[in-house]
Amino acid sequence: MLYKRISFDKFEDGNGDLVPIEFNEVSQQVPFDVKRLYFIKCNKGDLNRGYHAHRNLEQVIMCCNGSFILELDDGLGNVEEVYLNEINEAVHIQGVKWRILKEFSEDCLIAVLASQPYDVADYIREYDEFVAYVKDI
Ligand code: T46
Repeated sequence: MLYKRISFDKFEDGNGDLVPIEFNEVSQQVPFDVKRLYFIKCNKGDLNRGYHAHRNLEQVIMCCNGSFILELDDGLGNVEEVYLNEINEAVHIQGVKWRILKEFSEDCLIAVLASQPYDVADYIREYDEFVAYVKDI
């Protein structure tokens, strides 16, 4: 698998759902120190996002509302798709993976936990460069 699934606890009480995520060594709910959180809000019909890989970044990606498909590619011929549509279901990405975010539902809200601060130099945005890079590591 090009990713690992994480299921966070979900508390449903008839008045909505609550998903707590603790960032500490004891709980270890997230397998890295979280340095950054960002949200992506999309709608049905929006253009695909991503089309890049990271040299040195771990991420936990989840869909807080709606749904979308995350496509992952290891540059070695393996491509996998994950459908995310549950507030407590997440995907842990480690290593250099090309990603495409696509097929957003209406009111799709994506949350991403990242292991590093934003660094434009960490991105590989050319597919050929990505394939050459993974073959070299
Ligand atoms: C990823 C997928 C899942 C910042 O200024 N700081 C940030 O932390 C981020 C993530 C982005 N930006 C700026 C850079 C661009 O001007 O936000 C703009 C949109 O970023 P980008 O085109 O990279 O967005 P996506 O949705 O294609 O990719 C993002 C993340 O960049 C990427 O790490 O894995 O979400």
